[in-house]
Amino acid sequence: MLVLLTFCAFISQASSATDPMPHQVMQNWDRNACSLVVCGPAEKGLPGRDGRDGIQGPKGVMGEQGLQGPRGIVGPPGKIGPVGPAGEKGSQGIQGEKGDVGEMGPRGIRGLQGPSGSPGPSGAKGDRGLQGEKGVNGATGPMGATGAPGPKGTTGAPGPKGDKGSVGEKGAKGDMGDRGLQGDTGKQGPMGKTGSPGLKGDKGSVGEKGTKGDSGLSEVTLLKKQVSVLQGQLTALQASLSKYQKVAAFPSGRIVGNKAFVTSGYEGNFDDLKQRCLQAGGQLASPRNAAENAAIQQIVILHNKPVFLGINDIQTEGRFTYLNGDAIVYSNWQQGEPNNDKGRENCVEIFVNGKWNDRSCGEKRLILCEF
Ligand code: MAN
Ligand code: CA
Repeated sequence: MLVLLTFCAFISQASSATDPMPHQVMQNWDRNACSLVVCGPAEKGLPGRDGRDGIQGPKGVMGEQGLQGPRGIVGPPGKIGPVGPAGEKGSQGIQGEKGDVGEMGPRGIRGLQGPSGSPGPSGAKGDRGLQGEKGVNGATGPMGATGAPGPKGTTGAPGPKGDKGSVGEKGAKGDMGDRGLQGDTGKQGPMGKTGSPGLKGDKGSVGEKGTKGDSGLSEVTLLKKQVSVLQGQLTALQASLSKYQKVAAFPSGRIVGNKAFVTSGYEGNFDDLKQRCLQAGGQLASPRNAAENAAIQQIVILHNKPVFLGINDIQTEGRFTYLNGDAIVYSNWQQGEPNNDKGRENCVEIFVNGKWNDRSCGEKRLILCEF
């Protein structure tokens, strides 16, 4: 108690000595600090002044992180990217067709005169020549009998001209003549035929990179819509097809998997029936498993008539095949069959019990086609 009183007194003095406490603070002091000073009424001394406000407390611990703020607005579009590298050079196109014949060109200048021709053949034999001059006197004759020497004779007149001589041999070839003047330039010739296409050109250089394309999202969305529409149409078609299959199978047809067996009630031999099914766009019933065989059997029961199957061993006795030549993958022979009775049974019939028997192809049976 004594210590507290002393403390109060000290504060009171220090306060009055410096700056007086404002009224507000004083009130605070009254409410807070003084309540600490429970020293209260001293037994005899004066009541102490109210204490001052306490010092500010330590900073509180940091609060929890707040919730994430709302998303910001979309920023402005980015800058256009740089131009990309040039694309590959495209391939050269094929050579075009040869053009039409052009207009006739102007008349050319006269050409150079050509060389002189070779000498012509020899001329015809010439006329006979004039008579030559008279020849000289002949030599003195042999000495005569010794006579009296005669007087010396005088020189005779010249003889007549001799015959013209024969034509001499052909002379040597003459020198070549001067070159002739250049002739006119001829007309321009017609255009030649179209040449064959040239070789494929080199690959072109890479072109410039194109601008950035649109986002593919819109296309994907479009395709999804189209697929959705198509799915709807497919569903409708399937329902429609199913209905028409039932119609086609009514009243005695049967559908197994994706195969429909139908009869028109016609009866004929194997070749006849085979041809009729083909013409209808199908073929003779050819069961490839027990389910198909059972469907055929039901129709046989309904009509109470066996039918020919699209199976035979016409090609090779004992090797039964479908109409396309493939060996059968399923059979349901009656016991003891096939027996090729009398050596002439190459076709196959199916009875009301669903069993098979080889039978002559010439027999007449109910037609049953598969589609
Ligand atoms: C009997 C059996 C058969 C044969 C027919 C022919 O039913 O031998 O295998 O196909 O006769 O009529
Ligand atoms: Ca038989």
